[in-house]
Amino acid sequence: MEKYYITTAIDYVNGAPHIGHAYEKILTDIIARHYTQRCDDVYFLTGTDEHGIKIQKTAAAQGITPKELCDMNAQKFKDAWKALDIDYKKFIRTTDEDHEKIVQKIFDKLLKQGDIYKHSYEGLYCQGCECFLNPKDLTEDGLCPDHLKKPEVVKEENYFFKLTKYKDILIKYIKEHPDFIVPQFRANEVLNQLEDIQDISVSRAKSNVQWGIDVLSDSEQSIYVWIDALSNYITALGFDTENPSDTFKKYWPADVHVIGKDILKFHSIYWPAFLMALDLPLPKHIFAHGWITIDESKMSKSLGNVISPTSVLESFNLEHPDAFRYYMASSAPCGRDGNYSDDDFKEKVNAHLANSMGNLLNRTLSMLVKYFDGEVKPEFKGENPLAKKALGTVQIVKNHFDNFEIAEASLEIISLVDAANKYVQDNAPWTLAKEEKMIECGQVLTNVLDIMCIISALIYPYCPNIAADMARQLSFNLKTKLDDLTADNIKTGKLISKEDIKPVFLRVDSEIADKSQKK
Ligand code: ME8
Repeated sequence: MEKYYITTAIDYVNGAPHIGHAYEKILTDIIARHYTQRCDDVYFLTGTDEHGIKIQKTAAAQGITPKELCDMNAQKFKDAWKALDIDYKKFIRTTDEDHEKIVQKIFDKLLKQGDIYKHSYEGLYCQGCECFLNPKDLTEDGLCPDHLKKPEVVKEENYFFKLTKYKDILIKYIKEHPDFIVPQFRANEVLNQLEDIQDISVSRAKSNVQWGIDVLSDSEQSIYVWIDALSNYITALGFDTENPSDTFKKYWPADVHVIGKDILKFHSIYWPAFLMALDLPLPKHIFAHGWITIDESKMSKSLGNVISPTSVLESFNLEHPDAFRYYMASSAPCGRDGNYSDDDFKEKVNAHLANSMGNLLNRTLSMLVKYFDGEVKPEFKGENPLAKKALGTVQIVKNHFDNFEIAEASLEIISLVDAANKYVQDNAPWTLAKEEKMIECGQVLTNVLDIMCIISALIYPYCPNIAADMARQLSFNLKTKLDDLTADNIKTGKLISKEDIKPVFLRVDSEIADKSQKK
C-alpha cells in the first residue's frame, strides 16, 4: 500500500460541534491511525462547509456577518478536534480563497462542456438538507423526513446538472463494485434512489442566496452548496481543471470518504456523477456510518440534549480523550446507529480499559518487579501459548478495518486482553512464585508482557495516549508496522523499576480518579 487518502464530511458551521460530528471524526482518525501502521503515507482531510442559506440566516439572526459566524465556529471545530486528538493533515474551509477559485473553474468547465444548463424551476427546498426534495419523499404532513420542517416553495431560474445522463452508468458501477458503498446494505437504498433521479439544480439566485461562490460567467447566480462542498475532497489536494498539482496526482482517488448515512445520496450519486463529468476516477469506498443518539433519543436543540464533544471530557475530568474515543468508536457495528449515555460510558471504559487492560499490565509489571526486580531473564523467553491468538488477532483486526468494522475490531482486541487475563489466572504466577518455580513464573509474566506489546499496537488507533503509556513501560516501539509484529517483543534485561510503573487508565469515578480530580 503506497498511500491512503481518507476524508470526513465537512461540517456546517451554523452551530458548534456536537457529539455526532465527533463520532465521525473519531472513526476517521482511528482508521487513519490504523493505516499509518500499514503504510507510510496517510493523508487525512477534514474541514468545514461554510456557504449556503442556513449559514446566511443564522448569521443574520445573530447580527453578525456570515464570515464572522464562519470564523467563530470553524475555530470551535478545530478546538474540539484538538481536544480529541484528531490528527488530521489538512483542515479545509470552503471559504478558503483557493478552494473558491477552483470550484468556479469546475462549474465553468461543466457549463462549457454541456453538463450544466440553465432552466426555470419550481421546487420544494429544505434548508436543513440544503437541497430540493422530491414531493414523494415528504412525510404525510408534507415535512422533510430528516428535519421535520416544511420545505419552502422556491421558484427560480437556476443552473442544472445533467444527472440523468449518468444514471445508467452509475447503476452499473454500483452493481459491479459491491464494496463501493459500505455497508453493503445501503447500496440498495442508493439504487432505489437512482431509479427516479432527476437533473439537479446546482445554483441559486443571488437575490435569494447571497452567501455562496459566484458563478464565474453569471454574477446573478451562486453555486449550489453541494458542488462547492463535495469539491473540497479534490480542491484540498490542489486539483485544477487545467493543471492539477502533484499532491492531487499522488493522492486521488480517495481511498475512503467517511460520512453519515443522511448524506449518502450526495456522496454516492451526485459526487460520482460530478467526477465522471470531470473525467476523474471515483473514490474507492464511501463509508456511511450510523447516527448517535443520546440516551436513546435523537439529539435536538428543542429537546435540549445536544452534547458537545468536549463536555464528556470535562464532566469526567479525563486527562486525555482516549476513553471517550474508545467508547464512541465501539458504540455501534459498521454503519448502524449508536448511543451515548453517561452510565454506559462509565461502565464500559472501566470494564475494558481499566479493569481488563490497564490492570493486566499493572499487575504483570508489578509481579516482575516483586519477584525479579523488574528483570526479564533469557530463560523466561520461549514458546508463548498466547502467540497464535495474538498474531491471529492482528490479522482479524486488519480485515475488520478493511471493511470499516471499527467497533468489531475493538471487540477482537478486548477478546485478546481477556485471553491474556485468563492465561494469568489459569497459570497463577503468584502461586508459582510461592512454590519457588521461578523460571515458570518468569515465563508466564514474560509471555503476557510480549502480548501486551501487541495489544498496545492494536489499541493505539483508539487510545493513542494509553498506548504510548503502555509502550513506554514495555520499552516497545509503537511505530512498529502491524505486519512486522512478532510475539517476541520484550528485550531481556532490566525492563522496569517500581517507581516507573504507572496505571495507564484510572477508573472513571474511582477514588483515585476523584483524588486526581481534586489535585
Ligand atoms: O451534512 N450522529 O454537514 P453537517 C452521527 N456540510 N453523525 C452525525 C450526527 C449524529 N447525531 N449528526 C450529524 C453536512 N452527523 C454537510 C456535509 S460533505 C461534502 C458536506 C454527521 O454538519 C453527518 O452525517 O450537517 C455528516 O456526515 C457530518 O456529521 C456533518 O454534518
